[in-house]
Amino acid sequence: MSVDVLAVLGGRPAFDEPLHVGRPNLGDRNKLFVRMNRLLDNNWLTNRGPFVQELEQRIAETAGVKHCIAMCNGTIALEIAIRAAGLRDEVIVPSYTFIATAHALQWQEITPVFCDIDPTTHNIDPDRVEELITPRTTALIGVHLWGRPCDVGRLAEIAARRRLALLFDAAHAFGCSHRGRMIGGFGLAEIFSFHATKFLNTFEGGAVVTNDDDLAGRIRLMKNFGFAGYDNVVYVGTNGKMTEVAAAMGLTNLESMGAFVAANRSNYKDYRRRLEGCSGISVIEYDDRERCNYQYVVVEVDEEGAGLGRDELVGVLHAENVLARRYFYPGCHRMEPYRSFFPHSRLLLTETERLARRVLLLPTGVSVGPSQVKDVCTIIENALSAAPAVRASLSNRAAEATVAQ
Ligand code: T4K
Repeated sequence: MSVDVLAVLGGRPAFDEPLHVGRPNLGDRNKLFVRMNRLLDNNWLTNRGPFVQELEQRIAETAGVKHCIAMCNGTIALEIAIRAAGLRDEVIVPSYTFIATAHALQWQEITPVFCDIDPTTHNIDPDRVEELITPRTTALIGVHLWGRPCDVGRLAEIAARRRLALLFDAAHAFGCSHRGRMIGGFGLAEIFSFHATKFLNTFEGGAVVTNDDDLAGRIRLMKNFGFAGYDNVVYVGTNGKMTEVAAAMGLTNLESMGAFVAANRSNYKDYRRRLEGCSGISVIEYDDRERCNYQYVVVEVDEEGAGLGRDELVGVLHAENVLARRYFYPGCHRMEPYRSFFPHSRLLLTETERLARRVLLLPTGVSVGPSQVKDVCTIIENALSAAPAVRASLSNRAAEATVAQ
C-alpha cells in the first residue's frame, strides 16, 4: 500500500479494500453465539422475550432513566414517541440531521418546521427557535448531533414557557453525558438508534427512554399493536418490537462498550493530532470532561484555507478507497418532500447551508486502527499540498466522465 502518489494523480489507491464510515463495532462473537443458542433452545424469538427485557434494563441503567422501550429501529422509535406524546400540526426540528428525524413527523402528517443550527455546536440554535413558534406548534425536537448534547437547558426553558413538548433524537448519543448527567433523561423522552453503523448496534434497533410512567405505558402498548392483554386492544398501534436476536447482539455489544469508546477515542485523538497542522481543516471537538462515545470523526473543510473544497477532498479520498461521507448533506430542507413544500427555506437556514457544504466524516470504530488513520491523514496532507494539481485532475476527470455519458 502506498500513499506517495495520490490516486487522483495517477497512483494506485492506498487501500485495496474500502475503508468505511460506519463499519459495525462487534463484540465477542462467541458470547453472541452462546446467547443465540439459548434463544433457539428457548423457542422464544420475539414479543418481549428475556433478552429484550434484559437489554431494556441495561439501557435504562446506562442512560440513568426509569423506562426503556426497545424497538426494531430508531425511526419507528421516533414515530411512536412522537405519536404517544400527542404531537401534531407543527414541530420545530433542525434540518441538519438524518432524514429520519423529519420523516418520522411527516409520516404522520405533522409538519417539520426547520430551524437553523449553531455553527459551533452543529445543534439546533435556541436563539432561532422562538421566531418559528406559531399557534400550531406543539413541540420541539432537538438532535444531539454526533453525540454532542443540544443546549438542553435553554430548549427546556423555551418549551416550558411556550407550553411545548420537548423530545430529543439521541440516535448518536448513547453513552454520552451533558453536565455530568447521561443523555436519556432530558425532555419528555429521548430516542436512541442501535443501527449497524451506530456506536452500539443490535443489527437494526432503537429505543425510547423516558422518566414519564404514563408515556412509557402508552409507548409499550403502541409498539405492540395496542394490545393491553390477550384479545384486548386499547389504542391504535403498530409493530415496533425488537427481536430476541437483536437484543442478544445488543447485550453482547454492551459488554464491549468500554473497548468501543477506547478505540473511537484513540482514533479521534490521532486524527486531531495529525490534522492539526493542515490549514483549512478542523476536526470538531468533543468535551473530554463529559462521557462521550467519540462515534464520529467530523471534519470541517474551509475551502479558502485548504485550497480544496470539501467535495474535492471527498473525491480524493474515494479514489483511495476511503469512503468518507458528507453527512448530512444537503440538509433535510433540500430533500423531498420538504424541498417542494418549502422552496425558500434555504434563505432562513444559512448556517445549515454553509455547514452542509463543509462537513465530511472519516472512518473510525473498532475496525480502524492507527496505521489506517495515519494513511488517511497523509492522503489529506498530500492532497492539500498538491491542491492545484489535484483540482485540475479532478476537473479533467469530471469532464471526461461527462463526455463518456
Ligand atoms: N436520527 C438520526 C440523527 C440518525 O442519524 C438516524 C440514523 C436515525 C434518526 C434513524 O435511526 P435508524 O432508524 O437508522 O435506527 C446510516 C444508517 O443507516 C442510519 O442508521 C444512520 N442514522 C445514518 C447516519 O447512517 P446511510 O444511508 O449512510 O447507510 P449506508 O448503508 O450508506 O452505510 C454507511 C456505511 O457503513 C457504508 O460505508 C457501509 C457501512 N456499513 C453499513 C452497514 C449497514 C457496513 O460496513 N456494514 C453494515 O452492516 O445511513
